[in-house]
Amino acid sequence: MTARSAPAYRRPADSDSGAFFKVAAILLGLLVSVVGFFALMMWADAREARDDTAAAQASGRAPAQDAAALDPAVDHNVALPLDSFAGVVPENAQQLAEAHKATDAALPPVPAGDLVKVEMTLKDMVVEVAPGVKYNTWAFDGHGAPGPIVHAREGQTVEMTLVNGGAIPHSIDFHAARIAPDVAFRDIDPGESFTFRFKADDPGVFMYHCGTKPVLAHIANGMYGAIVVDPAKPLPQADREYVLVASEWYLDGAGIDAPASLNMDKARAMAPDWTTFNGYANQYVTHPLTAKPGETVRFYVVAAGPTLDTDFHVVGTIFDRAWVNAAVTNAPQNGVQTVLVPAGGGGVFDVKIDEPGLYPFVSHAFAHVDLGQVGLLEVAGTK
Ligand SMILES: [Cu+2]
Repeated sequence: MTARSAPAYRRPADSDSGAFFKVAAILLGLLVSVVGFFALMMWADAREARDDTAAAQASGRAPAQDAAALDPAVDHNVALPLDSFAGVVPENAQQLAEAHKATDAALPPVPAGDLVKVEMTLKDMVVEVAPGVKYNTWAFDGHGAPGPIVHAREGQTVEMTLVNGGAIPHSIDFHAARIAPDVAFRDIDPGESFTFRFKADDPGVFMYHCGTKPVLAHIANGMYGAIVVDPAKPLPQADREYVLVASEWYLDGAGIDAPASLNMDKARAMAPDWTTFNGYANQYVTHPLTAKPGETVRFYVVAAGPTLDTDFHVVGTIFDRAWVNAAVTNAPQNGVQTVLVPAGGGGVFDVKIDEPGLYPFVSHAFAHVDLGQVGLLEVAGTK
């Protein structure tokens, strides 16, 4: 490649110009080599940079931030693909959390008679999902989220009336019902109401929710709740019964200066800003559920999602009885630590705690705890 091309330029009759061409050919060859070398180096650099970028994208942060990944002073939100408002609260958050009236988790009694009449009016309303964090919900019965706890006994008939006081069509889908969904769970226009009945023949704890499309948006905006159906053959006696509905919130703003609404991209990406029990982050940390030593406490847990499961666990104890998937006509599992409650499913859990103390209940998928899905069971006093 260097001097080999020289003969092509050489004319035998002209020795001077032959020497000139020889030198020129050598210089040209050197030039080609040098340019080729630099081109190779530039290509290698570019490839390395591309690999670094790919690695950074895979890890979700720039390479320079690796060392800072665990530094609490570093704002990790900046490197997320979607702006996160996780943990963003006003300065007086503790004061607001204490002033917040915690959602009553106690299971209400079963109405007498064969017919359980339930009426819910849907309202668009602003609720708090964390201290000082406001959100525009579509709420069943003016409760914010979750909607009211429905309690029935196996064999009773539930008569459900939904009044749509909102701005767009909605519906209500009861997982406890065996019924044609295209009829019973149909969309109700604003200003209209609809009544349907179903026989509560399947005991357990079930989710109910709005089933209007896109369901992801309607559930994410707070349209869900729990119905407990007691089995005809009663479960072992419990001293306290609490209902916990787990869910996530996806915010398009911090919700502090103005109420946040749904960020559908985050909902699709399953990247919540807050996760909660009964709709408000950490509310039972500030206002613990209570029990006395030696009492049996029963938790009815529903994971409303819209998308994420809840891995239910009580720190400091073990479930004496766990009816996995809320299959209460089956024998419970005994002595289990953590039970999956799938999105759209439920579970029933008994604990009997003898030693006074504060016992956290969590989703043991710990990102949930960080985002607010944690509470305390305060075991105190004497039975
Ligand atoms: Cu709806």
